Amino acid sequence: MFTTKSLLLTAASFLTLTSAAPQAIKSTGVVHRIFAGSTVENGGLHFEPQNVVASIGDAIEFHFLPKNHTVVQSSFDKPCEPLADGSGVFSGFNFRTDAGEAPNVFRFTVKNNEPFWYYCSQTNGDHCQKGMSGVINQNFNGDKTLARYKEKAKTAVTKQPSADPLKFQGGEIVPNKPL
Ligand SMILES: *[C@@H]1O[C@H](CO)[C@@H](O)[C@H](O)[C@H]1NC(C)=O
Ligand SMILES: [Cu+2]
Repeated sequence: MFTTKSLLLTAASFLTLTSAAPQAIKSTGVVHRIFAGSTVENGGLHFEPQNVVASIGDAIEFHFLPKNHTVVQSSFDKPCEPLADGSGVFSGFNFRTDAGEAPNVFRFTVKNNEPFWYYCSQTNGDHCQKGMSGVINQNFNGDKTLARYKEKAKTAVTKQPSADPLKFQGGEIVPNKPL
């Protein structure tokens, strides 16, 4: 039997559900490939390109070159550390390769226009301190530049986003398909 109260509750939960439903992001079909561990620049401790401008709905695809790198989202203020609230994107150590590109890539969709700072969390060789970091959608009118991020990273202590080195979040691991 419907009482006024149960009808109101039903209406309220319906509204909550619909407003909380994540807005689907329409894919633009654009893919930005970023190579982790360029073999030429900075002894391989480098993302290329390290400064990318992308639109909402674009895909970002990390291709991993030799050594054992990761991608971890951070804030500008705390280089080499994952986002404090645990919501960041990270790839895990799933892409070690000795030659060529790793068989899989790490891929995620750009969800907003906020700057997305990231670093490699490999501590064996201090990758983040040595400049292995990058940004998507840096605000070019502000003073939060990748150069400043890297400067602060030199004295930062690298933190892992998870105790499990293989855990990943906020993206998917998919086969590396040749172009
Ligand atoms: C990659 O590095 C991480 C962190 O140092 C380590 O836990 C993992 O075992 C390494 N993976 C391989 C395949 O060497
Ligand atoms: Cu690295």
